Parts: sequence; C-alpha cells; structure tokens
Amino acid sequence: MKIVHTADWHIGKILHNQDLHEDIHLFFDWLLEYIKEENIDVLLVSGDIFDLANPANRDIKSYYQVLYKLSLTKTKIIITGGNHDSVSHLDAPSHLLDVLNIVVIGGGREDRNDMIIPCFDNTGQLECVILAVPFLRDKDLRPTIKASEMNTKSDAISEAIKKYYDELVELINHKYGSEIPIIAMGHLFMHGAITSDSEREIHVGNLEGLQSDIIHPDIDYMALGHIHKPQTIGAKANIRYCGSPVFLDFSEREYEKRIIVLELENQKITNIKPVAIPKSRELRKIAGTLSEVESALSSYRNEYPLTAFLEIEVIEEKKDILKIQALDNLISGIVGEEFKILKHRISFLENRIITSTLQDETKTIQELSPLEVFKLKLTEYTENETINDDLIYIYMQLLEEIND
Ligand SMILES: [Mn+2]
Repeated sequence: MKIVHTADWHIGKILHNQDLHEDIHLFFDWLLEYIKEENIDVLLVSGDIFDLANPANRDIKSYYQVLYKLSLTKTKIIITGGNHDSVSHLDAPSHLLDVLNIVVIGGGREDRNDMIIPCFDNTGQLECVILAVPFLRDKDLRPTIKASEMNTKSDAISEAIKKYYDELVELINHKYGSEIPIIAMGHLFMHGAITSDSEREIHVGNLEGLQSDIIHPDIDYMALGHIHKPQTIGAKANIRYCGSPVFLDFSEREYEKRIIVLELENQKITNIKPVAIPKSRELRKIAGTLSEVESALSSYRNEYPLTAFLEIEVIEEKKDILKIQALDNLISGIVGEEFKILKHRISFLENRIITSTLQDETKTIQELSPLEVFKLKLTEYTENETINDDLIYIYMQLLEEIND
C-alpha cells in the first residue's frame, strides 16, 4: 500500500498582489499524474486547504475540480481542516464527498469514531488506520482539560492535545488491536520546527511549540501540516512536515517543495521517502549596488514554466536621491515575461542610517491576516504585553467562532 502525505495547499493565496492560481494548478496536474503512475492508495492532506476561511468562488471551483479528478483515480482521499480553513465550509459537502471515497474532517468531531479511518489493500486486508485529526480549536480542547488545573496556558494546550490523541489511539487499539500501524494527521506547531514568514500562529501562549514526546508511541507516522518548510521533528523520520507544495513567501525560496510517500507491507511501514515536486516558479532575491542589480536583471533568464518573482534590494554607500529615482525608472521600465519584481527597496549605509524607500516590507491589507491587522492596531493603543497577550487570545477565540 502506498500513501501520499501533503498539506498546506493554501488555494487562493495572494503574494504581493499576485495570485498563485497557476502554481497550485501545476501542482495538482503533477500530483494527479503521480498518483496514477504510482498507483497511490491513499492521499492525506493535513490542513490549510484554502488560504482564507471564505475563499473566492474561483478557488472553491479549483478545489472541487481537483477532488473530482482525484476521485476518478480510485485513491482514497482524506482531508483535514487547518487553522486557515473554515470548519463549516469544509464540512458542508462531506456527505456528498463520502460517495466519491473522499473523507473530509473540517473540525474535531463529537463522535471520535468519525476521525478513525481503516484502510484496506486491494485484497481487502486491513493495512493501517488513519487518525484524521484536524486543527484543534479551543472549543475542541476545552472539554478535554480544565485550564485552571494547569500551571500555564502552554501546558494546558499541550496536555489537552496529548489527551485528545491518546484517547483516539486507545479507541483504535480497542477496535483494531495494538499491532495495526497508526498514521496520524495533525495541524500543529511542533517545538523545534523551522518556520517561514507565511504561517499564522495557531495557539496563543504556545510560542515554543509542542514537544514531540506528546505524540503517543503507538503512532507510527505523524503526517503534519501547518509549517511550510519540509522537515522532520526531533530527528525522527516518522514525525514530519511535508511543507507547502507551492512557494507562498520569499522566505521559502530556497526550499525544495515535496510530498512524502509511505509504503506499507503486511501491516508495517517499510519506507518513508520524500518526492520532489517539479519547480514551476522561481522566487529569487537580488541584492547589491544599483549597477550590480541592473546587470543581474539584464542577464536574468527564467528557467521555469511561470514568470519568476523577484525581490530587489539595492544597497548603496552614500545617500543619493538620483539613485532612488534611477531604481524607480529601472523598475517601471521593465517589460517582458521573464520576471516580475514584487518587492523592491533601496538602503544607504552612510552614517549607518538605513533609509528605505518605497514598498519595502509593507503589505497591502488584503495580504494581512485579520490577526496581523489586530496586532498592528494594538500597537497603537498599549505597550503592556500581558494585556496584549490576553486580548490576542480573546481575539483568536472570536476568529475561531467566526470561522466555524
Ligand atoms: Mn499553512
């Protein structure tokens, strides 16, 4: 049996006013071919299907299109919700999708058995059990443990998540015996994970992340979503983030995008291997003096199917207004399909005063998450971090309720 682990599709993502529609479609085309050629039995998508809780109609259409095409392959699809997804939006068509062999678990289910999915090989033998746990919201965790019993908020969150998984593992052991491999899905922030600039924080008060020892020893593989850089956690090959399939931010430009393929035989995981996703677009940062940048741009050749996205940083010794003007002219004079400049800035080292102009790190309001907007607003009112943390916590709870 072969299982593919992917996550963080972020359908509908906008990067500096550019939509990444073509990027995700090229990934879908490639994934479909891969699944057909390799006879993949099960596809796991560990959360953040959409970038926004209320995705645009075009993005919803892309989602159903890819699900329809996947449903023609005989592969079982298991999708769980992430912190970006709306629970009710993902769950709404779940009965209909069941018919197509697609299981969607948008949010924690009251009947825990819904999140336990046995997988059979083509001879009908039980090969493994998938524990389809979505991103756990406050209301999923609250009944599990009383916050007042714990020392800190972070302890409470981590204990509640551990207990949530532990109870499910016990259910599986009870139902299928303790020998059956358990492949658990999770949309979690694990301690030690290397983050990019494109993830949103998920549990306030848990800045350090969850320790990997909270993962029940009976879980044979942890298919994680949330962090966009592919990586293993605590040097364990079986606790993994597969990362996002598409470049969602300039900070991800050096990553190799991948899916993870698991092979099972006679109720044992025999192989865990990353498979590289062909790169469809280059994101590159070009830094140097104005003339260095100019020559780098004139010799730039795009080797990938989609127009490259560039970030330009000009660094000059002496402050010179003419250089600012020259950079503006350079940028506005660029035509052609090779690349687009999404970000540019100029800094002067003179007197160690860094003066930046134009677009530097600023994002448009459409690119900020509601939480980022709230945090920016907070900085205008108070500098008391304790109050801010509490307000952020309450705000995140409100967001969850809206996104339900
Ligand atoms: Mn994500």
